[in-house]
Amino acid sequence: MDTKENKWFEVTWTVLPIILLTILAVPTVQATYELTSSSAGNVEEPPQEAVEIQVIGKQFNWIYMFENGKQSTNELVLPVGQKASLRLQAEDVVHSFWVPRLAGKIDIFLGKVTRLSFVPNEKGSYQGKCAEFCGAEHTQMRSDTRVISEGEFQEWLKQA
Ligand SMILES: [Cu+2]
Repeated sequence: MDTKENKWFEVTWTVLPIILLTILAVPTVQATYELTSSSAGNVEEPPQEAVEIQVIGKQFNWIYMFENGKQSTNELVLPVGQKASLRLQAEDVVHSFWVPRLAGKIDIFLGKVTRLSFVPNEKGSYQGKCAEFCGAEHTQMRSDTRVISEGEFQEWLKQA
């Protein structure tokens, strides 16, 4: 078939990709906005009614400090359905906090606070790890997170 200078073909393969790309753009833009709203970068102001947690990253552990003074190492526990607001800082080198199924990566630094907020919507265990090469035991620096009910969380907070 002779497709040379066929107006109908020319128009079709110009217009069809435009339509397809427009259709694909809708879910892409939606998903991008959802992801952006779940993780804020360097905002200093804590969001309202959030569970505030101070996070310290140091070779090769994560230390979590909760509002009531409870501390845990390498075990982040959060109540389901509530906004978690992490205030992150490093004690030595650059690390990166990352729990892929909960929120985006956030780099953490010595002498500078970064913030990450998100709402864990489902109970369960979520694997996470340091996403910035930080030394010999970097791969052991896990940031696994457990999301439990509000009641269980309050009980957990009281445990020494
Ligand atoms: Cu690290």
